[in-house]
Amino acid sequence: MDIKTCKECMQLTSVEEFEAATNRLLETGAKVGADSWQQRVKNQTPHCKFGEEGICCRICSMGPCRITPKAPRGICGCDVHGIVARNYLRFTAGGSATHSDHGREICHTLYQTREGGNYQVKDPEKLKRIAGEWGIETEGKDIYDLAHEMAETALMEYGKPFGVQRFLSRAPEHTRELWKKAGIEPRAIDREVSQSMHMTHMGCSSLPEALIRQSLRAGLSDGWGGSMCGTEFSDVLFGTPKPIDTTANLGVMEKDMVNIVVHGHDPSLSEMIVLYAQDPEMIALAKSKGAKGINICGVCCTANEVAMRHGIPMAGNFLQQENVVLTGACEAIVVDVQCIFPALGPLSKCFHTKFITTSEIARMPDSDFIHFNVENAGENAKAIVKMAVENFVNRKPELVYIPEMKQDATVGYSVEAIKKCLDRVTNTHVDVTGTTKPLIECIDSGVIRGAVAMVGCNNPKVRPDTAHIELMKKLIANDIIVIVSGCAAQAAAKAGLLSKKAKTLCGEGLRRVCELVDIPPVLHMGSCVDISRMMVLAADCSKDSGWNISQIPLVGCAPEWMSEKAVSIGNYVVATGIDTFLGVDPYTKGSEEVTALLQGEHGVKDWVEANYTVELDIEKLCDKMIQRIEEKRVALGI
Ligand code: BF8
Ligand code: SF4
Repeated sequence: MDIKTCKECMQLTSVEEFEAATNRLLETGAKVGADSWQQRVKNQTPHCKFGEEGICCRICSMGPCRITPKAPRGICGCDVHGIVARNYLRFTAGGSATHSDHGREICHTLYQTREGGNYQVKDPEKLKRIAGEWGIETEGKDIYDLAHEMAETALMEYGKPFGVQRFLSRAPEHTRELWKKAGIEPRAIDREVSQSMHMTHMGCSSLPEALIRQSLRAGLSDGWGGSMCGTEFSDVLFGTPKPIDTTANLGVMEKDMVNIVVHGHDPSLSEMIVLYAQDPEMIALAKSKGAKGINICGVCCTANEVAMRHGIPMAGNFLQQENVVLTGACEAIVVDVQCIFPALGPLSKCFHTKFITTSEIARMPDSDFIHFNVENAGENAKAIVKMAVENFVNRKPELVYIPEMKQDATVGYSVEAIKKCLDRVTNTHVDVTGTTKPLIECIDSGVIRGAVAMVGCNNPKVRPDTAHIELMKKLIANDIIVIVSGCAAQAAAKAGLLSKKAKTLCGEGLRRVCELVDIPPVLHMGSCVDISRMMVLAADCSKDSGWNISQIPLVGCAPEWMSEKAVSIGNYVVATGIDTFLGVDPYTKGSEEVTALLQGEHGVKDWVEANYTVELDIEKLCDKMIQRIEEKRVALGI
């Protein structure tokens, strides 16, 4: 196999440039006595070895028990494999609960939509389409009556006493059979999380196989349950994403404007802030304070949500959240839930920045708490924008430094949008819901070798963004199309890889496809709950090609992951039949048995036809993915 390296012929922003900008910002931080994650990593290193290997148990107060050669069992007699597997399942349950609760909030928002209200139905066609899938009558129904009925039905998916997740019907027949046979079809979402906690209580499961099976099931209840509800009903509420141009990296902050940074996950908050920032009354107020206007930009998954629906610029990803405050030009950082550093409280106190928390789920010291909910969304969003605008006069000009780094990006490739793009280049396959057939033909003929779904976070264990960017560059150079979400997507955006110009970095085949379809080689599919879009895309590709999902030359990759949510995602991606490559170890190396179940040939692979590869060397990780894709091609005879 001949693996090519990337030809540098367009101006990407390099990780060295990101780091130079960060270092300059940290100098400002030092002047005002700010703490930083870079410093805290040093304080926490080396990490606890027991924790890293997953061999510490503290689920009952006879412990904590730590496994060593001298002490091979906990006080209750649990061995290392049981302890590692229990920890792994608890990690998964945390992630599944978190994503799914986000989805639940979206369903509640949908339940409270009304004509002329704070929240309305923006994509009635999609609502009707999902209703059709769920066997709910739409004929002659008022769209808001249907929205409420669908929201209530979706909320029942969280706690229904019988049956499995409704969205499983989207999976190909073969996948559903595998799930059934393996006993991992997800039932009610809350039940899978709850059962995971029950199984890992003192004196319940210590059999690794049973614990790993439940990890897959809890993951599936997220990806094909809670996250899918989050994605689908966000589209109904706020519009299904279509390709839209935006900009990314810290240079999107504006020196002469009021900068409001939205950070977190639930678009119910950020959508309202975006709306009220355009209010002429607020803009006039900003001008009266000496600003040229109001600039909204995003961090983390919220950035993905508002970028793909409004073209709002993306200031950065997970490990850049402190940087936005360090610019000295952030009037307010407004957050909802998940991936928010508690450090933002004390950090914002070193500047004039208002740190505004809005959810009872994420309360933090040193923040202004403005409780946000559907009824008060309008007035509270306005109050938040006003607070930020009035704070502009408190800026300390001597502390302001905005790095001049900005790249163009095209974002918003929902499954619907991808199919529409594909329809443009062919008129043989057009039908109502579109098709992935042109993509399959490109893969079949070898013009595109395959696809990688790259997702996940930053983690100081990996030089931030390097893994994402280096992997993407090499993959596209080898004619492998990359689909991205979450903080991986923003790494791509900051570097310039979501720009259509990035096609110059591709191998010949992928470049031709990008030109013909008019897409970038790295396709932005949204936030982390939107990995459910990737599952739908894989399912549709399987149906359109006749290949099982596990046969498609497609792999998943999370090279810099850090959160419980990422482990839940890993489990549902693998359970869907997609081999998944990790660049950070999931605290399982303490057990050979658990490692073999997850990464070997006879564990999850026997049940769902896919497994994990953990490889900390990024070069090798990339080569292994390319090799797996090529193996799948050989197996298909293409
Ligand atoms: O859900 S990629 S750091 S922001 S966990 Fe968090 Fe990871 Fe970013 Fe979004 Ni996803
Ligand atoms: Fe120790 Fe067993 Fe209690 Fe865990 S459950 S802390 S291994 S006694």
